[in-house]
Amino acid sequence: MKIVDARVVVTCPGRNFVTLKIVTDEGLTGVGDATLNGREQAVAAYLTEHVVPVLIGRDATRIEDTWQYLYKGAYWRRGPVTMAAIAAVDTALWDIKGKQAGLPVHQMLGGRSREGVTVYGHANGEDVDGVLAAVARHLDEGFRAVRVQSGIPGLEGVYGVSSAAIYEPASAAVPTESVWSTEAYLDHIPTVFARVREEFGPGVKLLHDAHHRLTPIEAARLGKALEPYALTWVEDPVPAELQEGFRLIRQHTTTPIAVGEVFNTIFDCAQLIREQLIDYVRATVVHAGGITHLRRIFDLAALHHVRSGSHGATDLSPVCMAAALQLDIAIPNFGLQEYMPHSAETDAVFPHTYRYEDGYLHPGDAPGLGVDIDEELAARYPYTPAALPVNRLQDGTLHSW
Ligand code: GCO
Ligand code: MG
Repeated sequence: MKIVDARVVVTCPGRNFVTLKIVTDEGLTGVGDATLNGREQAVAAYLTEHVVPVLIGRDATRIEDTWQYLYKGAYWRRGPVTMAAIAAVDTALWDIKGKQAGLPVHQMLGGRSREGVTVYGHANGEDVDGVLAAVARHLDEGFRAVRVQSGIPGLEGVYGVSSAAIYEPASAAVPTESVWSTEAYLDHIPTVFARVREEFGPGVKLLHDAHHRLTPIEAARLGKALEPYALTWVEDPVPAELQEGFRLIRQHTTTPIAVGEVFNTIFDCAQLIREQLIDYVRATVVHAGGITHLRRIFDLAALHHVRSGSHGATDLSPVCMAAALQLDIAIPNFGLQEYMPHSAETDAVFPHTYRYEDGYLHPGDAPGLGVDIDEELAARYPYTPAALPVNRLQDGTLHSW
């Protein structure tokens, strides 16, 4: 079965998405997500200029060989642009293989290891009362796990908090700027979790994202302060380029640690996993080299008591979510899956079989991934430049956003 066409579609049904659609001479098609928030056109150009020309005429059934060809063949390895492009091809080829076999991809990965994929939603509030209302709303909707983000007194525009129904930080063509104080944050966040636990009791899984803003010793202080509230994880406590930095956090706190949404290969987390410095690895299909490579990361993690917790923000398209769910339902060491529902416009452009019910996502049993792109509808939403914000300390120093 030969690849005869590969189309790169950039569309903005509320936010930008990059999708690769591969077509074979047998008429089977497959889709892969290639969205890199704020850098969409770089991946689109990488695919169009460097990948599509070498795909035409290749055997669509050779997923592993194609992965190796694109990874080793580029000579310049790794990096988010390269790995998102490889991920898109890999995901589309798994989709095609599933359709060829007449099986959902999870059946080819070993079949179901669980009945549904437990997801966590985002409970955000400008203040504690807003947070409590948002948690209550999620529990009413059946969520068993919620990520809690709160405004910080004295700070405006804190990550993860917005009044919009769908949180979308990449809103302006040039980055907006926010101001940050680690001191104000560290003082406030434990008081928020104290109130949430007091109100909702011990049953609900609570999570929090520090979004790479702390140093290891600050993260250790946060982890210790949160221990009475038994969080499921603190996410991205520190910028994760320095893997050994996590040792210091581990020495001080039993609060579990999750990291990995910006990782693009197994080499970004090999030390974290082997030294058991983390509890959840949050890499996902689109940014970590597709189903083929992400499965390698999860297999390594399984050896070291680390579970999955894949990124699932709205800047990953429904194509990525569909692929992530195929892995989530199959792997032995699944932990949690992030889930922020997409807008109705986005769902219409990407019709899919996965569905939410009572705290779980279900991938469905359609052959392949169970997702497609409506190219005609996508064409009605042209690319609109949008950048993620930047963050500065109160004295103006640039800080991690
Ligand atoms: C998360 C993430 C997102 C990122 C976004 C960047 O945990 O969902 O931190 O909110 O900020 O994906 O593009
Ligand atoms: Mg995050």
